[in-house]
Amino acid sequence: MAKFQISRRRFLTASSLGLSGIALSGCDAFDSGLGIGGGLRGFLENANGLTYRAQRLLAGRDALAPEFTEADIRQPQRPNGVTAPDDDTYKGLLANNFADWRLEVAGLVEKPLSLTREQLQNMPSRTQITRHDCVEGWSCIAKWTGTPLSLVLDQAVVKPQARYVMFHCLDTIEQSLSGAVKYYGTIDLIDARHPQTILAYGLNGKPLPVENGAPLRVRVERQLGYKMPKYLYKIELVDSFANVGGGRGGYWEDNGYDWYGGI
Ligand SMILES: Nc1nc2c(c(=O)[nH]1)N[C@H]1C(S)=C(S)[C@@H](COP(=O)(O)O)O[C@H]1N2
Ligand SMILES: [Mo]
Repeated sequence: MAKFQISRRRFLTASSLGLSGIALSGCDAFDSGLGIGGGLRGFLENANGLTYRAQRLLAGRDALAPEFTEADIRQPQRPNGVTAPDDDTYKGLLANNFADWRLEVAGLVEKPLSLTREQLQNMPSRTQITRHDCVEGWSCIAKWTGTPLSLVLDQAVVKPQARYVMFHCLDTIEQSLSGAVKYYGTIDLIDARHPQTILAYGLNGKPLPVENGAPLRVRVERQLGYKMPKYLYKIELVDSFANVGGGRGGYWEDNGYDWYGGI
């Protein structure tokens, strides 16, 4: 059933190696040589040391992530993490080309939503060429198209008590200690309303492929790759994430990574 088995030992290794894992990365294509990318390693090494508050002070709340040109797209977006969910629900939706898939918007909202792909794609879209930085030390520049998350939040009318957007995913990861866990993640409302935060359904001018998160995945361009859940089916507005999963706000956060993966 499981897409892949990941052992506790691997997690511990990943966390204890921390970001020095960059040097061991098997990535054959690393886009950080492009202009502003030169400082990636320094960025990543600092990221875990910087507090969320300091990051906000340094970078400003609304700073945009760098955007690139078509000529900078040198390779397909490298698929990572789960790339083919083995969950029956997912496989059923895929078999029907996601005609029965819906994006639920729930929790602390005045108007819960259930949106089809067509409804999302009929909303205003944003296309951006950005660099995806994975904590493992590889980067890819790609063109993403999607619906700004802020527009979806406006349509649902977020209640004042809401503090975070929680993303629920369709893929399950097997862990040797905690069993089967669904991928999930959270961002705050500042990042949720950032102009480059989109619910992406297009990649490099084509429909988002399964390996990169079809039918819908999050792009949060000022954070690391693990903050961008794929295989999205539900957005929940919450005032706390303490009682979900391991209580740290996301699948990878529960396994040791920082909640704020700023770059
Ligand atoms: N649902 C889900 N989302 C996920 C993951 C995953 O395993 N499952 N992996 C994360 C990690 S670590 C990265 S680097 C990116 C990879 O996105 P890509 O496959 O489009 O490169 O997705 C993130 N979102
Ligand atoms: Mo990642």
